Parts: sequence; C-alpha cells; structure tokens
Amino acid sequence: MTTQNTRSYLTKWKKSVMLAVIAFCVVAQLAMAQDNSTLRFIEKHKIYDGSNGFKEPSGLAFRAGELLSVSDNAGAIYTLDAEGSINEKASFEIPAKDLEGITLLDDDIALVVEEERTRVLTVNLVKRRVIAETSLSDMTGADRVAALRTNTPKNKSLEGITVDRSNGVIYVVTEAEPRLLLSIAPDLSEIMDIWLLSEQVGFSVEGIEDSALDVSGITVSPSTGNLWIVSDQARTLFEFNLTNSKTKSYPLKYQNHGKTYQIKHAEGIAIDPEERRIYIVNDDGKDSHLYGFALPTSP
Ligand SMILES: [Ca+2]
Ligand SMILES: [Ca+2]
Repeated sequence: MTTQNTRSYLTKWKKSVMLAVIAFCVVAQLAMAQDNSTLRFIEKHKIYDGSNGFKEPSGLAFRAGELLSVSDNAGAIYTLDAEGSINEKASFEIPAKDLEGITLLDDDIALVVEEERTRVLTVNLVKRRVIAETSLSDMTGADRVAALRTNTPKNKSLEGITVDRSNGVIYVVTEAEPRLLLSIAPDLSEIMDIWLLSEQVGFSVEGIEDSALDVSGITVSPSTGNLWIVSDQARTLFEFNLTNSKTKSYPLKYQNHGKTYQIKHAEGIAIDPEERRIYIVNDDGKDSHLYGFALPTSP
C-alpha cells in the first residue's frame, strides 16, 4: 500500500467509525425517547356536570380527600370528591376565563392559569376570591420566553401549573409551538429556568408528528420531584426528571372487560401522595372522566 493509499484507507476507516458512532447515538436517543412503561389502571368516574357548568375539565389539583378542578368554559373553582362528583357548596365562581390549570400553594391558597391572557391568578379558597393577578409578561425573564414564542397562537399558551411544596418553586407548561416548561420563583416575580420539552429530551410518541404533540397538564411528584405531564393529542403521560432531563413515557390507556381503551384529551393531572395514586381528568364532552392509576414506584 502506498502512503497515499494508506491515508485514504485511514480516512475511510475514520469515516466509517464516525458514522457508526452517529448511528449508535441516534439509536440510543430513539431508545431513550421511546422508554415506554405501563400504568396500572384503578378506576374511572364520569365528571361532566352541565347543571354546574362543569363542561370542559381542564386542570386538576389534589387536596386531602378531595380534588380541585377548573373548566375552560367557566370562571369557577370546582371541588370534586374522589369519585368525581361536584361538591356544590365547596365550589365557587371567580372573575376569570379560559382556565387551564390549577394547583395548591398551601391548603388555603390555589394558583390557576388563564391561557390566552397568560396570567397566574392567586385564589384564597377560604375567602373565595382572587387576591392577586400576575401576568407572565411582567415577570423578570419574560423576554427569554417571548423570544421563543414569536409566532405562537394564543390558544397554545399556558396549559398547566404545579408547585413543588418542598421549596415553593412553581412550574408551568405551554401547550405547543414550542412546548415549554418554565420554573417560576415562589413569589411569582421571576421566570428562573426554561426547558424545551423537545423530541431530544424524550417528548416523542411513535406515530405522532412532533408538531402535533401538545402538553396539557402538569403535576409534581412529592416523593421524587419529577414532573408528570399529560398530552391531549399524544394520549401519553410523560415523567420528566429535571435533574438529568430524561423522560419516561406511559401510554394513556386502560383495559375494561377485556378491551383496551385510550384516554383522549387528557387535560389535568394530580397526585395523591398518601394513596400513591395519579388522577387524570379529560375534556371529552359528556364522556369526560376522572381516571385513577397507581403511581409507579421510581427505581
Ligand atoms: Ca390544561
Ligand atoms: Ca390550549
């Protein structure tokens, strides 16, 4: 072999090794992105309640023994029992519209998000009134979010909110174009961190175009600090680990009388830490349900 031939042979060899490494990385990333697991289904209850205006369930929060929810079409905070029935006496109206998510700051204070107005409302549950309104655009760091959302339609905005009660940090998600996770300071003054919930970090589902994959609700697991995020269109629940940006996905399906059903239009999620249960509400007209699954034990 001449020196030139040796060089070209080595170049080819290097190229093949590089291609193999790239192929390996792609395969590894796909394998990571499709880290699929199964949820154990426990129960489901009908929740549509036209007489109380609870027609488009859009968010969910857990409070000892009961659930709080909001509905797109109504300016109200609803209290549901564990079987999904509305407790009328414990539900009340607030001046808000387009509510998409709810969480509890503590047992007496809730935070709700208005999607199109991109606002967080602080609600005193005892006094039954809104005590503060904070626009995302007024927070320090809002310009970084705005730079990522230059052409985003108004109806693809805030979809869910949750609070890590161990440190007070608030998390919100935006629906799509792009899918963002934001961490917000406990006093709502500042957007601290931004994560793109991209295909690369595991927000992908086989058979669903990336542009069609939305996120519609979020809750934090008190035991692990991981964020559980539902997708309406992808019919999937994602568990996002903030520390290593890894995501596990769980298809939203269950079996009943030997048949497998998918949960479409999931909109809100909450965790009961004591019972280790995940609750999910979907917005499917009169067929809207509250679903209960066992919270998987983390490795
Ligand atoms: Ca929602
Ligand atoms: Ca929306």
